[in-house]
Amino acid sequence: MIKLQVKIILWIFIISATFLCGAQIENINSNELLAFEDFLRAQHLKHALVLAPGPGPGPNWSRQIENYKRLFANYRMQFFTPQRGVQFQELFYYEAPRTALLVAAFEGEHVKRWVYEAASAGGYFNNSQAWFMLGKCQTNRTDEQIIRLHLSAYNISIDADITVAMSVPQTTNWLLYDVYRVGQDTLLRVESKGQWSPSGGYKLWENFRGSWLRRRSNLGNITLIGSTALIEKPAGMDDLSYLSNNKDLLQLDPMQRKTFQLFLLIGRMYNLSLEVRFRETWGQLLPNGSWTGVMGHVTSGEVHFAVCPIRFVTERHRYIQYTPVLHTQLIHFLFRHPRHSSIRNIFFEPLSTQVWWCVLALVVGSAMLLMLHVRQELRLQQQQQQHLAQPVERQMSFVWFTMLETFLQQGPSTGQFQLPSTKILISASCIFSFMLMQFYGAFIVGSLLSDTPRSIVNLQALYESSLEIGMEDIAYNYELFTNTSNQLVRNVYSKRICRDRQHNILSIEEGAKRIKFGGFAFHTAIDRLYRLLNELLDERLFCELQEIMFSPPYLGASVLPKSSPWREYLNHAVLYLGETGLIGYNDKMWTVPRPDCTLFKDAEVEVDLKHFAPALFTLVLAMLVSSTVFLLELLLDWLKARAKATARWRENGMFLHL
Ligand SMILES: *[C@@H]1O[C@H](CO)[C@@H](O)[C@H](O)[C@H]1NC(C)=O
Ligand SMILES: *[C@@H]1O[C@H](CO)[C@@H](O)[C@H](O)[C@H]1NC(C)=O
Ligand SMILES: *[C@@H]1O[C@H](CO)[C@@H](O)[C@H](O)[C@H]1NC(C)=O
Ligand SMILES: *[C@@H]1O[C@H](CO)[C@@H](O)[C@H](O)[C@H]1NC(C)=O
Ligand SMILES: *[C@@H]1O[C@H](CO)[C@@H](O)[C@H](O)[C@H]1NC(C)=O
Ligand SMILES: *[C@@H]1O[C@H](CO)[C@@H](O)[C@H](O)[C@H]1NC(C)=O
Ligand SMILES: *[C@@H]1O[C@H](CO)[C@@H](O)[C@H](O)[C@H]1NC(C)=O
Ligand SMILES: CC(=O)N[C@H]1CO[C@H](CO)[C@@H](O)[C@@H]1O
Repeated sequence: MIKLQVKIILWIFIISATFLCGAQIENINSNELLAFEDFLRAQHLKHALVLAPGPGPGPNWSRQIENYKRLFANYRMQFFTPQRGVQFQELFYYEAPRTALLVAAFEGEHVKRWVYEAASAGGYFNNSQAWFMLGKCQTNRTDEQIIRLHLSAYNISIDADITVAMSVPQTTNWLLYDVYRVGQDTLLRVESKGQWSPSGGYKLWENFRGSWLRRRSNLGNITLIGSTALIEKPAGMDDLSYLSNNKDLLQLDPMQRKTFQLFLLIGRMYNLSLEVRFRETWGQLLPNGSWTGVMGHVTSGEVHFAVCPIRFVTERHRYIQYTPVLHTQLIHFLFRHPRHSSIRNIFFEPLSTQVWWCVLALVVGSAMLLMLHVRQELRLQQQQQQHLAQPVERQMSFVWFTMLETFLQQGPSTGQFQLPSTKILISASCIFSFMLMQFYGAFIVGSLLSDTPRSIVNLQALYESSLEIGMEDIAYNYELFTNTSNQLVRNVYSKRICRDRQHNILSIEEGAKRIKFGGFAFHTAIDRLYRLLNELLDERLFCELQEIMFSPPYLGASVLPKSSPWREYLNHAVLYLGETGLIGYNDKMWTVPRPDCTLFKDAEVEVDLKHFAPALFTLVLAMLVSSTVFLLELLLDWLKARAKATARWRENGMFLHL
């Protein structure tokens, strides 16, 4: 509650190192305050801090407050006199509005002791505060020298917003100076910024109208330290030369090297040099609240930022801040799509189950019809006493085989039947079978030649398919599959992946090998997998690859310590590189070239064993059935013979008895 109040209240403190007589205070203060008001307006600020004179309330303090109230009628004010230094930490809580601070005499010992030192130690000479300091010129020194003399000792950061107004002798005008420091141990930079006069108001030179980032973009070759995680690298190669390598070793994870190229561009953009420190991991939160890996480097302030992308994870936000997106990691399922995905085998493919039943019904129906015809034929033959080469028989098998011959386009011999009705039946069956066979054969050939449409294109289809499903053994995969409200995703994990954990949760290299073997869908970073598969698969197999995406891609960005002065620089640089297309270009440089599968035609038509197996299986089954029946027949014959023998023996025996 207190903090909320603070937010809407204008804090006014008054600082003045020297005690002047009442009339003088009135005179100088009105000009100072007019300038300060112009400053506030130019900076679009609503909150201000004016420091009180001396450690306690001075003479005429309440009168001055009245004056200020009149002057700043638009603002709400509260008055406060610091007793023992300014408690910046309490005044500028997290996300406090940007506040202006007025220092009426910037060279005073009292200000140095109670204000500057506190601000410097706490790092408050940054962009959260806009300082307005008033100073007096000296005849034997330049303004720059005076400013450097008084402010050089303090930690002033690159994004500091300090305006020092130096009085111009014999006038009521001030010259305005911009003060900041590029690096920790570099010279304080003091640049002329504009001027203020009672008549002309607050005037800035042309180049100070834009953003401070543009003006301060030449960092004078200072060295900033970046951190990166190198997880895999070839033996015998030192870290930095591997990181800068952008030509070969493309089969290794390129992510860090890819973004490092962007940081080299950023370095050139701001005229800075990079020093890179290496870690083995991205970083894990330890129970005692510290981090390992790159995150540890950044949170401890050992480095200025990460030069590798770090994934957006909620728990990291409390410790660091992110830049805009540097890298997009696509994480998909990848597998070789089976040529024919249905369970039914290729030989039944052309017709639907219903149609097959109809065909069977037709064959049986016409066979039964033929039986009636055959009866009539036999009667006719008996009447005419004809002796044909292939006489019509009255048995079931004769009818069945005749019908089969007709349907399989062998046809019964021409002179066998004499009745016109039988001939019509046989002809009709022949024509029907001709049409069916033409269609069937053409479909089989056609389906082998053409690329059948893919049916496993979403997670549901993958879940229902006969493919084995696995994933890379990496932290985010577990999180993705278990920490989700999507029931299907959880089913895929619990029922398919975990059905055989050891076999399905693999390293990316093993996963690539199993994908090559086929019948296996693997969930991992797609770019790295393509790199491996590029070497393992030939063009034909590569074009069979199918991706399934069910989660949005992972985004990664560089990270900086909280309230780092380099934040604006990196943000600006990353957005700029994105806008000019350089990030896209860099991404393109680092993606694997893939064969153009639209041009790729199946050169050789082949039916693989998997699809042919049902036919073989049926044949073997038929052979088995046939030989079993054969054995049964032998047995029956033998039994019959034995029965006969027994009967004869019995007869003989009885004969003997008699
Ligand atoms: C500057 O900041 C560092 C920490 O960032 C601190 O140790 C040092 O005392 C500060 N220097 C001054 C003069 O306040
Ligand atoms: C400049 O003049 C001031 C008094 O106005 C004096 O204290 C100071 O020592 C002089 N500095 C130099 C470098 O002469
Ligand atoms: C970068 O900074 C160095 C050191 O200040 C300077 O010599 C060099 O000219 C600068 N380069 C550019 C391109 O401004
Ligand atoms: C910039 O600094 C790096 C190392 O800090 C140095 O190798 C390089 O020569 C410097 N470049 C310029 C232009 O001064
Ligand atoms: C946390 O623990 C790690 C080792 O477990 C240690 O290296 C580190 O210094 C500890 N950090 C703190 C802040 O205690
Ligand atoms: C996912 O994990 C986070 C913390 O790691 C937790 O807050 C959130 O509730 C989890 N979501 C689900 C759907 O389990
Ligand atoms: C300025 O520094 C303070 C204290 O270090 C910090 O809380 C604040 O976020 C910083 N502001 C910016 C804009 O970096
Ligand atoms: C303008 C004004 O009221 N000035 C007063 C400031 O305080 C001194 C005494 O401390 C008075 O003498 C002045 O009149």
